[in-house]
Amino acid sequence: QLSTARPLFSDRTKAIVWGMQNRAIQGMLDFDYICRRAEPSVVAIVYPFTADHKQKYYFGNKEVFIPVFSDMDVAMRKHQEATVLVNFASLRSAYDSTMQAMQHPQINTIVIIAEGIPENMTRKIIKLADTRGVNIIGPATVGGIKPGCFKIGNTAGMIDNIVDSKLYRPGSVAYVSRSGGMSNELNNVLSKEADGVCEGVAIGGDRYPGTTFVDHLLRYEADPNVKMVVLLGEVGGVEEYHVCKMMRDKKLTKPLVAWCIGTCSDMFTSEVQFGHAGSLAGSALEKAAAKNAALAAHGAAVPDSFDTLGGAVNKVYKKLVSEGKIIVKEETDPPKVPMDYDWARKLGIIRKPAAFISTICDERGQELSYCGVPISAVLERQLGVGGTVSLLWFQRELPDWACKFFELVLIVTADHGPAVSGAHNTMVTARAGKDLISSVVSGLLTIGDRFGGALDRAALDFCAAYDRGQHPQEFVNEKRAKGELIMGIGHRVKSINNPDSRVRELKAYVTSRWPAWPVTRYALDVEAITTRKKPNLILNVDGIVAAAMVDLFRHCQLFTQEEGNNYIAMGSINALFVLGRTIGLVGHYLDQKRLKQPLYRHPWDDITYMSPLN
Ligand code: Q5B
Repeated sequence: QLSTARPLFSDRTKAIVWGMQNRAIQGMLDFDYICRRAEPSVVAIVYPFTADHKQKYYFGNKEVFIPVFSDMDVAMRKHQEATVLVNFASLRSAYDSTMQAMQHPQINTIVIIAEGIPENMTRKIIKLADTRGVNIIGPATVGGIKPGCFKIGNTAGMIDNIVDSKLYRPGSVAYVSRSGGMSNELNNVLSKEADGVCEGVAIGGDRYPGTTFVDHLLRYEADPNVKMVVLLGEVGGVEEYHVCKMMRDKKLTKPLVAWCIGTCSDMFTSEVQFGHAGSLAGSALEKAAAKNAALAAHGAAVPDSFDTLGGAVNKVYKKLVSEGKIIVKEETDPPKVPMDYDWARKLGIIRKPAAFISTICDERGQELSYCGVPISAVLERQLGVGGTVSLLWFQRELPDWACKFFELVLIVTADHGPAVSGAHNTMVTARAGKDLISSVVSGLLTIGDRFGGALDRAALDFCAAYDRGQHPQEFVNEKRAKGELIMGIGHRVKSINNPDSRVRELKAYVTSRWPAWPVTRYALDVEAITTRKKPNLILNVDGIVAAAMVDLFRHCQLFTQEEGNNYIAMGSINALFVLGRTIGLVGHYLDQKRLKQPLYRHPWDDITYMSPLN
């Protein structure tokens, strides 16, 4: 039983919230702010499934941090100013957390939001609450509200609703309802048909609510700020008859407007269970119509239907105003609560240029898509790694011969032994104890003009020379005259006497599958000239891939010349070597780690030490 003398909430009430209910907590703080409370009402959060930390919220424009504790006892000890627990625990843990909270004498009110708590457990909660003098609101409730003072969790909905229903300042009407959803409707009705809500509580839809209609009505009777009362009952239970008795005994004397929802149950031939666990009429007495009749007989203003409840409220309210029992106060606007960015965007009232634009991949829907192709279709149609490269790099589905070429390039460039620059660096880095990413990146960073990164420039040079109709010999001469190396030509160990089988494979593939390959032809003509000078000046792996890619861009009929040139200028051809060689570098890193190779130190006898002073 509630103490009738003590108000449940004031504008200094402090609460602990059980559960990481960020939206509800922010809603409580927004309410506090428009009520011009000096401080936020939530002082701590209890959430056993996280480490202790601080969670950021807003109080108006100001950022505030609310501590989150995994242990309720610690939260209580550190926040002894908290007298209310808003318990968002699920039906499985609400019992334990409520019982635990009642071990702390500082807590005088507990709101249990969860629906479906076994009734025997609720009764144990109520029993302990009675002995400890704790007020329980719920279970199965949205909570309640005291305008200007305190709002429980999600009660009254979003801030615009709260402003519309003038819940930022007290009115003269108090209500008690079973239903949380309908209490929202009452907030609206009372702001339109009277001067608004003084306090409202939804006791919850279970068969055994922690506090009853009578408990709250007696409290309202004792509160001089409450001038009239609204009771919204429903089919099921006999609570409303207790109210009638209190009216008969003159313990409830304030004007009461009452309505029990569920009068339609009379139209059903069998018993109907409505939404709440308690809303089932076990006897004729428990029917809504019977209870409405009883309430009317005991002096309550009972409308004909819920639709005319507002009219009944208005009639009583106007009478109280005319009798001078309610003095209509001047309205002042509440402070504006800044709207959350996400909400404002949802409403379409703000826009902001995006910091990034992305056109290749979308992970937001039900299924990840690569350039508009769902990942399941990529797999189903066996587009493979080549098809994936085609979608993510070139934003189009290239023909099968092109996708297979990418895969061929990845295979032949995947590794070329431990002696090459990239692999060497990766191994040395791995042996210095570094991690995979550092070691692989250290290898990748060696890729450049001389090692594995000659593709883009080779493509540019070969195709520019070809386009201007320059004879391959002239091209070679011009490069020599400028003292420039020809990109894509030359190899440290491969030569016409020791041919590079990778180049042979690529050449065979391109010349048999490409619709046209004039730039590749041109590069081979250059090779014929350079190898006459030195046998190792072959068209190398970089050179053949580069020339083939130019021909691919130009002859697959899916790129304009400008698009093809842009892809070359952007570095997309080097990317093929980078991607392929990454496979090998990872292999070298794992190899060194697997072999537990020690720190590498280069031998002195392999270094010529020369001092400039000697
Ligand atoms: N000379 C590749 O040089 C290498 C010439 C040239 C005209 C050329 C050199 C080069 C261009 C860049 C390029 C990719 C450094 C190579 C790769 C991946 C790899 C690596 C692997 C893998 C080899 C000797 C004489 C000099 C030079 C002349 C040389 N190259 N003339 N155009 N391109 N190429 N890079 O053997 O008269 O004696 O002074 O930079 O395409 O990186 O496996 O190792 O998969 O990992 O050291 O395949 O060709 O020759 O520099 O001593 O020069 O030939 O001017 O003439 P070398 P150098 P001269 S594929």
